[in-house]
Amino acid sequence: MSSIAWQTAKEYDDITYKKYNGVARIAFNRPEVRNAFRPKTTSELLDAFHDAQEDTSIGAVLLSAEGPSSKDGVYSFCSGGDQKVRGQQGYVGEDGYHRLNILEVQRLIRFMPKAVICVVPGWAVGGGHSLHVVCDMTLASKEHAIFKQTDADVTSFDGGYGSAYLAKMVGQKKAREIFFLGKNYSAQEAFDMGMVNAVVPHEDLENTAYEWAQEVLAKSPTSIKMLKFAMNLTDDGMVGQQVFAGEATRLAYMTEEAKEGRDAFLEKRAPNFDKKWLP
Ligand code: S0N
Repeated sequence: MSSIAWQTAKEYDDITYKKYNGVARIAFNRPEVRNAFRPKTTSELLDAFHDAQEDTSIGAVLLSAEGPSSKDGVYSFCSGGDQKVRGQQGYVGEDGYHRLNILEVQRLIRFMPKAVICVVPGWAVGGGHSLHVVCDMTLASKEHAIFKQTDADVTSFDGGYGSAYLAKMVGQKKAREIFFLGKNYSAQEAFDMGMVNAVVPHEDLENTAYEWAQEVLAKSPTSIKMLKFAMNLTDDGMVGQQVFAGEATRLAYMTEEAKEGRDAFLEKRAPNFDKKWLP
């Protein structure tokens, strides 16, 4: 399925984490439960995504999945929260506490200054469907990808990006159909409604995702970052503004004006901004 010489970046239990040539690949690795996530999985995802964010050699991240299941050969991307570790208050970790930290994973994908491409080799269901929604782009296996929302079947629902942002993507009526009826949608149907960027033959899926990542890597990193944050801004309210504005401030730090402001303070003198109020 892939001819890329991925190098393992770190060993985990529930995910795999690899890198090659500027691209990070983070993949669910619980195919026997259709790649459902438990608190341990989400902690590992957070760790890997943080690493990919901080690593200046990485410009794009693929979020994918290992598989197929050794039991029945079925491919999956992710089937959402692991229902077997669901307690009365939520998803219970090995320490006995319930956690909702998949939302932290969603925020990291959303706010990281690099492109995140979702690679869907099979089932994308429940919270797994929401993860694909929050990624910057989605590529889906022509033969095996199936998109489905079961949140309303199991009373474990995503009222944030997974539903509201989906509605912005596919339209209000379609998003309500997806959540209210919980039907299966093929890769082509998902493409037709605007939530998948490309339908790819299964055997080419990972190579295609890697090629898309390489195309992103050829672009200006500042442009990719600012465009991602600009496109997020209107939907993310004041937080979207904060993320975008943080990068504007970082760019301002690189100017002569900023250097003069800092130096004047440190030298205890009035700043000379060499006033040029450019249009
Ligand atoms: C994925 C489905 C459609 C696949 O069907 P298929 O191919 O017929 O396989 P099955 O025989 O059903 O499954 C094979 C084995 O895998 C286990 N399994 C599958 N999914 C899960 C799962 N989510 N949790 C635990 N185990 C799972 C099966 O039990 C079976 O095991 P064995 O062989 O031992 O019997 C189908 O499997 C399916 O519908 N799965 C459930 C999908 C689902 O309802 N997911 C949860 C939806 N909700 C969320 O994900 C919420 C996410 C969330 O965490 C969240 C989000 C926002 C705000 C808050 C939260 C929060 O934390 O609560």
